[in-house]
Amino acid sequence: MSGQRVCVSDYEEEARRILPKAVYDYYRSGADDQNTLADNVAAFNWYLVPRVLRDVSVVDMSTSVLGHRLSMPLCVGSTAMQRMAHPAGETATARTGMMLSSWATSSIEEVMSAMTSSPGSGGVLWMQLYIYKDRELTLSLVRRAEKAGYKALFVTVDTPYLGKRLDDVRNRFKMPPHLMSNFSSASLSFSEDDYGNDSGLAVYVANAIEPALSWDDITWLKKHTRLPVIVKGVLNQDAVQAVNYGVSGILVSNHGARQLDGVPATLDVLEEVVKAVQGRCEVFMDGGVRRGTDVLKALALGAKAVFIGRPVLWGLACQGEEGVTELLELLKEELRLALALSCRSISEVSRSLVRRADFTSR
Ligand code: FMN
Repeated sequence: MSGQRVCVSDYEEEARRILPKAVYDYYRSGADDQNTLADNVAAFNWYLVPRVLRDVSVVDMSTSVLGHRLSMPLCVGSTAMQRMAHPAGETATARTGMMLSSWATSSIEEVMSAMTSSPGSGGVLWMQLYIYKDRELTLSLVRRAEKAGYKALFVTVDTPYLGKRLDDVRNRFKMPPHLMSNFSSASLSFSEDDYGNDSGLAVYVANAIEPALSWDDITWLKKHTRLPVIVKGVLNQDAVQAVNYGVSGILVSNHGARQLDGVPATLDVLEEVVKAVQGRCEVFMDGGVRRGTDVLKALALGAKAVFIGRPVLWGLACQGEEGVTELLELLKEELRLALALSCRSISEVSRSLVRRADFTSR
């Protein structure tokens, strides 16, 4: 029951019991041996070195992300196919700042109207964009997002092919085709075809998504939209190239460890990316954030804000909209306490707040 869910892993445990196995596996899995999946979480094992005697009776958690004021620097990341977790799907997760997946199971317009009708949400929506081989189709998503009032495009650059998620292959994972809501053409929504021995999603990506994606496509996209473009899936000096191509932000992400297994945990490369970018655009991160203290550590290492993927799906599976709200409140309260016990406010978070934990010297 809800009273017993006191941390993110409680939500995951309950979701695991509620969801059909193939759905839980799809949400949870990382690629191949899932080494990066474990590393993403383990990488947060840094010490916090708090300041004291600073009057923390008032703690300011608000921040600005891409020019929008948010109540906290924790946003909802793009995870596909949320209606498999709960019938309300993405309309229930549009909270604070949210990035809607191209593969959402609620339409671009529906999610915007859910966000705007939610009283006092103070939220903002961004669109995650996969670039399809079919460029007109890609631009139709962009135009719909612009028209509906989305504020930025996060273009995913780490998925020219889908990473190999072994459970999805074992489960021959596919979704009910009627759930795919942003595409009308049958060939571009998921179908019930025979996928042979592969995951249905991997076959879909190989058929539909542009494998020839290159830096020129960033220029192409920028030419076709007035929205800020952010690249999602950068882990190194590519960030400099991205800035040179005029992006408005970088999301340091390894796709929740679902693409190339063996890449570093995102927290471990965050600082390097932040240094390379030299303040020329905002830098965000996602991957493995499960605690308020994790958010604090990512901010201390230079992130402007962080995104969470799986935890929101667990909240949704447990109790729909209420579960998501409750989960976000839990993380917000954890962050509030972490700030109060360390430095007071987002604007006072600094690099000196964290120190790498060195357990080898013991
Ligand atoms: N990233 C995308 O760019 N587009 C997607 O459609 C997408 N779908 C995802 C579906 C699931 C079930 C999961 C777990 C991740 C997905 N991601 C997608 C990656 C997330 O946006 C994000 O990078 C990742 O989940 C962050 O890691 P976390 O789950 O550890 O918080």
